Amino acid sequence: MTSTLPDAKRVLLAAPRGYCAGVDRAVIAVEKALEHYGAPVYVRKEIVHNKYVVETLSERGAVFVDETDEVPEGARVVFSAHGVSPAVHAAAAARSLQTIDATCPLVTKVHKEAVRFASDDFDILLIGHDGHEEVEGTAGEAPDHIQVVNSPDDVDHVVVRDPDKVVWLSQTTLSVDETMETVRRLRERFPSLQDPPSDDICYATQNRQVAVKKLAPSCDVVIVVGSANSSNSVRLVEVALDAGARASYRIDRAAEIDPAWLDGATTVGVTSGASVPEILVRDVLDRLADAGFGDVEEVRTATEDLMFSLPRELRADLKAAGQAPARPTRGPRRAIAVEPV
Ligand code: 10G
Ligand code: SF4
Repeated sequence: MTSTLPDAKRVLLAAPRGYCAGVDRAVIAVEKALEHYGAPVYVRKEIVHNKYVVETLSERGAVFVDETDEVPEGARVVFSAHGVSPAVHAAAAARSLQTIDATCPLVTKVHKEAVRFASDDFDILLIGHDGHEEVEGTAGEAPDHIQVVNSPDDVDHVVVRDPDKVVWLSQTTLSVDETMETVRRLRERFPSLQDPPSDDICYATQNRQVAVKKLAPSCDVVIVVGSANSSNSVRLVEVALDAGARASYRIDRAAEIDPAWLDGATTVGVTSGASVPEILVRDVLDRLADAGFGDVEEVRTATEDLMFSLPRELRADLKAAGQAPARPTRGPRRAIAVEPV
């Protein structure tokens, strides 16, 4: 249903939003591992950065640990979608762990770029957030060649060996605009700076930012569903504010909506990060409907239709047991922008 009165209360619902192909695959990998091998299945770090997902999988028998040394010798462990460094693979092998690597293939692509440029002896400037698991994993591929650049202001502190042999790569879930500003400033200092062979900020991150940018200027408030440690979800709040939303808040669950945010509002934007199940968005829409915002209009800027096959190790075991799905099987298929991003 679409609003007709200018002061009618309405929700603009961003699309695409929520699960990306890498998250879908990683969550299904843990679910399938639990079904096939039985609990417990250990998972190093949060499989994706979402409280609800982690709590739900924990209830089903997943055991989340910080490091492989917390996993019993010989047990099975899933590596999260954010990726791990070669040192983590080595530590797991040293404990004879049976690993299922749920690293998103688009993160693996960045790892491979890092390895290639390091073997060509480039200084690699990895734009991303220090301490984030994805950055730790990528940087761990070539620690002697990679330095992390956190923000545009960080550019002034970069020191390279040869300014003519420098490349930038990035975390997959950054703000596109802020990253381009960092690159602009890097290029001012290093005019020969090479670009990555293809976009490192992934299709899902870009699509969710484009969608929220489109609706934000019309919104009194934009609500972003996603957890506090979810980089891409936090970026959506920043992007909404930069694009003209009068206010924007991140919440894990509908119950966190403060009724004061809706005082005097007529248009509320809603979106969700790449690690957020749609059920949490539905709960938000229900709560908004209770507050008089029952009129929901979708603002779609791309359609997505990408799926990744399950991690190789899991596929092999499922196949041997005669139950291998070629690909994840749940939910709508995702990816591929229909508009340039
Ligand atoms: O946005 P970040 O990287 O914090 O992760 P997330 O789990 O909230 O969303 C999915 C993104 C990844 C798995 C990183 S490639
Ligand atoms: Fe893969 Fe992008 Fe999703 Fe990360 S956000 S898991 S890179 S699709």
